[in-house]
Amino acid sequence: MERRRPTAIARVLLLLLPLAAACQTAPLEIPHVSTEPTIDGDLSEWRNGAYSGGWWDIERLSQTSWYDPERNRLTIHDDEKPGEIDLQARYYAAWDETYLYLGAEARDNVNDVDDPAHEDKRWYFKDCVCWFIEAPRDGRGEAFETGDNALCFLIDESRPAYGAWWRHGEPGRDYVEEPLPPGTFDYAITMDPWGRSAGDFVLEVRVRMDPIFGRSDPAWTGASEGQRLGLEIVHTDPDGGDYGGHFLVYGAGDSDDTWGEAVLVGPMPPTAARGAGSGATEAGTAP
Ligand SMILES: [Ca+2]
Ligand SMILES: [Ca+2]
Ligand SMILES: [Ca+2]
Ligand SMILES: [Ca+2]
Repeated sequence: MERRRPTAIARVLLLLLPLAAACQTAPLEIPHVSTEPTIDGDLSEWRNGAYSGGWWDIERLSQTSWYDPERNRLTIHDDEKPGEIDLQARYYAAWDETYLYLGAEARDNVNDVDDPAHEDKRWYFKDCVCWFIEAPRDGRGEAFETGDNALCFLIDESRPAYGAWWRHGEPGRDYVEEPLPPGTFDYAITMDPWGRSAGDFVLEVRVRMDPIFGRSDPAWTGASEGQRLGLEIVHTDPDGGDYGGHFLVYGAGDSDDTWGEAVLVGPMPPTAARGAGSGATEAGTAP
């Protein structure tokens, strides 16, 4: 039998394979907490032992592989002062056997949680930090099907009933929209924590993994070292604009095959040196 030679297209694909492998980044390592966080709107007791990718702004996002100018953008105001920070933020994550701990520190020029066409599920028309998490990660591309969760926290100090939102899939149902069930979460917001801008905030969150991830995907077996998750952060910043500003970090939208890979790991030693931009700072230092 004649041995078939690769076509020109196949030869190009073969040449590209090592390049594709080289582009794969290592999973984001989410450490086990060594100090149990108190959910009070101050991350200083645990952030140095947490995962953080450092400060994100629109310029840094524009250099990433997942950047799309149609989706990642900020609202430009006529009266914006030169050099005014529209949005900069860093995000933290850590875990223990019960909870996933999430945090954000953000510099924002305007706090905006008004939505003229309000619906409880329209967190994306308000200032909001939302963690898209696939648990467990299954390698199949899905959009809010089984195992896909969006854990969304409005930056609204009045803490409305829709202020902690859960978009998710579960067996037989996609895009389920509901408030996070009572008893599964705690969150705290500190506005203007550095006396710099009334729009600045710190958000501190813990979410019970078993009742959330276990309902979304019966394949969830509990948190343990080595557990793989999908992760994307969506931070919306409308500031009066229509639909408004969006940061998408580690992913490109609702399809979970665009989300970054994260892995639960053991505690980060307190003396571990982290790379520039990892977000490690002295406790109490104003960012
Ligand atoms: Ca705290
Ligand atoms: Ca802003
Ligand atoms: Ca804002
Ligand atoms: Ca999937």
